[in-house]
Amino acid sequence: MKHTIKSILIANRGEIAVRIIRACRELKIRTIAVFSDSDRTSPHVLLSDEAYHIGPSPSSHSYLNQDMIIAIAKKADVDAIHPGYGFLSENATFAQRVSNEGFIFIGPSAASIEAMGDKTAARKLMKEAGVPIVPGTIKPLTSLSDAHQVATNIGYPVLLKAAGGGGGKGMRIVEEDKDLQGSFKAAQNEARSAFGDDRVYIEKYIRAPKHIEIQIMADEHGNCAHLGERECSIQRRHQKIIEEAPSLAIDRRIRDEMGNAAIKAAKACNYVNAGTIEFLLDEKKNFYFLEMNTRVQVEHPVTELITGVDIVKEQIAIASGKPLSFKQKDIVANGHAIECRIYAEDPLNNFLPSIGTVKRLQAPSGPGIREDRGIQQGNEITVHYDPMVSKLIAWGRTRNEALGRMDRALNEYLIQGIITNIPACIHVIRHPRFIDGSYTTHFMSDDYNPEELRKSYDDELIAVAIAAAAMVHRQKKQPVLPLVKQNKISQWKYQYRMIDK
Ligand code: MV4
Repeated sequence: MKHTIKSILIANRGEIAVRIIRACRELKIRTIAVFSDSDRTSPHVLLSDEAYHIGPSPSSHSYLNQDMIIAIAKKADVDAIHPGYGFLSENATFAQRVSNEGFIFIGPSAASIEAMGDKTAARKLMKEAGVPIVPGTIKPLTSLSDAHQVATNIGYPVLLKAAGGGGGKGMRIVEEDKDLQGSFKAAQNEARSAFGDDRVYIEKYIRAPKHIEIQIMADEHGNCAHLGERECSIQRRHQKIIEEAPSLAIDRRIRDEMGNAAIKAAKACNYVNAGTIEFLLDEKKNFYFLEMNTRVQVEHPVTELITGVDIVKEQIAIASGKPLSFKQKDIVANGHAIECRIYAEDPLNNFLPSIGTVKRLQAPSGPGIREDRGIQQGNEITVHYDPMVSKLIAWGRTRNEALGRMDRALNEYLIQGIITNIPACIHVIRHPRFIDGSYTTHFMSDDYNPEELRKSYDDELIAVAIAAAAMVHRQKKQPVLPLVKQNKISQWKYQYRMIDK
């Protein structure tokens, strides 16, 4: 079926709203942005064709306000709504409402979102479809004695998880039977407060796995293809920091197997549009379905850079009823891509969020560098939204070239007014376990050492002091003032000294 899309309301903010507007511009689609109090002068507002104020800064009163967003969609007479990621993107009720009101929801059906939103139901569906799942239950636990029995059967250590939602909330590792009772109660309480649903289930706990995910795209004509994997093991408290594609841990055979499993997963829930199937990969390279993300993801650019597919434009084409613009055989990985998420967080202070005004911003560019950003100089970083300010993505013919470009770009980046995690990103990409690809999801807690990072700041301050002393010395002898070559030091360190003062 063909459904013409001439205008799209973007029910989101920040870099993903900008990303969607860019796709629309290329497709000559009219863009309608929405914004809260604190986003009046944000790039997504300035870049859109029309922008509507939807309320005060807290998300619950703006970007999560379904009534308001639907009302604006009617007022602006749009054809479709793109939810981006986060906010309302995986809310089945919202997706259904959008389509009931006669708009196209640029994403999967409410039924697909719902099928994957309930984690035990999703496990059952995957098991039946022949997708490998982590050993464990496909039904929520009914009682503590049920939990004891299941855990003993699977064998410790086990992991208690919430059935009502993913992302690590309500998760409890249980090493031995005596700890089960306390952890079971704690997991139930956490699940209840996070999802309003205290159902908990059990999985075998996989130690130090890698997080590998497969990007899929499916159209309403029954075509479904995968775009290969992304490795997202570098994360902290379930917040991803660095992603790359391809993964060093995946060879062609595993990629084919995982890709086919991902396609099976998508077909099992009648999936249409872009989606991601998350897997855990253990030391023996067994992989297990974890969950499916029924939205475009933050890290989609790494896949775009190595496949050449514009995932957001493809999402819009799919929602317009068009068939996929490529076949599986057309997808060949070209080179390597790495993404660093730049957060307004202090890496020397336990990644405490850093709020304030972005006083100065000079972003890197040059060969192989892409930057997706939703803030500009003068904007305010508030407590109301995710602290991610930018995504820096590097492409190279080889991983080494991509890494070199990323390192260069991170050091070129200048942000003043807020503290960012740029130094931590540099530290990670220079770490031997990142370079050799042996890193796992435990990297940030076990291998990453903030004390070494602190030392690198100190070393740089000493180097700067020596350089300054040498300059004074030379000035005495030379009448001409020497040019302070800022590139002798990394821009981020310059930035940090400015803040320190
Ligand atoms: C696991 C696991 C080990 N064993 N399940 C974390 C978030 C949620 N999506 C599932 N998660 C995990 N599930 C079993 N059976 C380890 C994690 C996990 C993790 C997964 C992916 C990326 C980062 C992670 C960090 C810590 C734990």
